[in-house]
Amino acid sequence: MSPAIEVKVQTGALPDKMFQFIPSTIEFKTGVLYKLVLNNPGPNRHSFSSKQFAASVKTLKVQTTAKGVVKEGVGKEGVATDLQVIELPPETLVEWWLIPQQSAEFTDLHCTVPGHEETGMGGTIVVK
Ligand SMILES: [Cu+2]
Repeated sequence: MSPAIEVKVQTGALPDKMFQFIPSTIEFKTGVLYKLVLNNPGPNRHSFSSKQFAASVKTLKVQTTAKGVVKEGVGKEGVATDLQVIELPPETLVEWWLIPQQSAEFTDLHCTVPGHEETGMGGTIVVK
């Protein structure tokens, strides 16, 4: 299999974009292996949640650098307990290896931390 294509999404670290996904529209193609890098470099807790997207992709691996330690798998220390909601504590990086299976537009991307979605922390995932 060819190397994974890296797609980076950051949870806002710029003062005026603390509660946004950067970028807020994420594009994929079906059948391609991706490494989706979710980076929370800031001081606030966030999450990355698109139940529709999580349910539609094939997940190969999830890895996180929470607390400076690389962990593999899901369900360790509340970081990636459920791919429907990927927890992103401050200064955490999560890498999600996935292959999109169906072309669709998922508009349910949001951060589940109370108040964040209302402040603009939502987005769209487009699979072509
Ligand atoms: Cu948030």
